[in-house]
Amino acid sequence: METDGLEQLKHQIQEWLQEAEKLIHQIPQTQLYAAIGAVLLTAFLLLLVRLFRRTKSNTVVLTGLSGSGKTVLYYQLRDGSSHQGTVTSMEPNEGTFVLHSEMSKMGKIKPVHIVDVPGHSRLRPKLDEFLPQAAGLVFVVDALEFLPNCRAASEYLYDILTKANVVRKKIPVLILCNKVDKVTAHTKEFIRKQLEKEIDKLRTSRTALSAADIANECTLGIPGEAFAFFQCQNKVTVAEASGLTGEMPQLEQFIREHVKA
Ligand SMILES: Nc1nc2c(ncn2[C@@H]2O[C@H](COP(=O)(O)OP(=O)(O)O)[C@@H](O)[C@H]2O)c(=O)[nH]1
Ligand SMILES: [Mg+2]
Repeated sequence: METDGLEQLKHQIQEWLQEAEKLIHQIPQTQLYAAIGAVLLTAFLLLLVRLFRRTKSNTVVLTGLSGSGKTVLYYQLRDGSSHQGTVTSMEPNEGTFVLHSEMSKMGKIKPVHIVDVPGHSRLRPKLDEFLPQAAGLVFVVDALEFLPNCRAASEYLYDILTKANVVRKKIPVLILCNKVDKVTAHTKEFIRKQLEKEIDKLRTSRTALSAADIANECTLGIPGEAFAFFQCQNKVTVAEASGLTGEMPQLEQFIREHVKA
């Protein structure tokens, strides 16, 4: 009885296969090839997308003038502690880790590659080493000692925002006003306006010096209009943080926005 049913099923399948074969023969050959081609192309594209995703950068660069608090922020991101007084460094701090604030989260979280590039002018070429692989750049500003450093910070930021690497690859920049734990810290709005004003001045005094500069630098803003960060081709945002207390949700958000967990 059971074998009978099986026989019947076999027969049925054979009939279906014959039907299908007839149908395939009815389809013009060119159409058949086109269909196979489309399937192969789709598979190939999916493979490319996967490869591309995997090689997507997980590097976020921290930079800014020395004393702005980059190293403290770096350790806060990594260990959830500022390591007060135990850290002095002229070399870039570099590491790949899961953010300390995400340690308690369940499941697999993609580690972030964070580089703290000293702002000392002698070491600035280091920045160019890391820029090509940067998914985002954090420009740390000392909100306490802002005014005496405004000019120097603006010059450094100007250099960054006109770098061909930054402009063409549209690297997002976060201007992070650090040390807001102190009541005397300037607000991020104040700092943004001062930086914009200072960069506006630099723009007129620094128009292309040599052929080499023209090749590696891009012009900033809109000619004839006062400079503002929103005119940049890459996204430039301003936020606040305190590396000392570890209060830096906007920094963590920026990192996760550009390096997907
Ligand atoms: N009040 C306050 N001081 C900070 C903060 N972050 C860093 N500092 C201090 O600023 C100084 C420079 O910090 P550091 O991380 O070495 O700056 P870096 O040169 O940019 O790496 C140190 O004395 C820190 O204690 C902060 O959020 N608040
Ligand atoms: Mg440092």
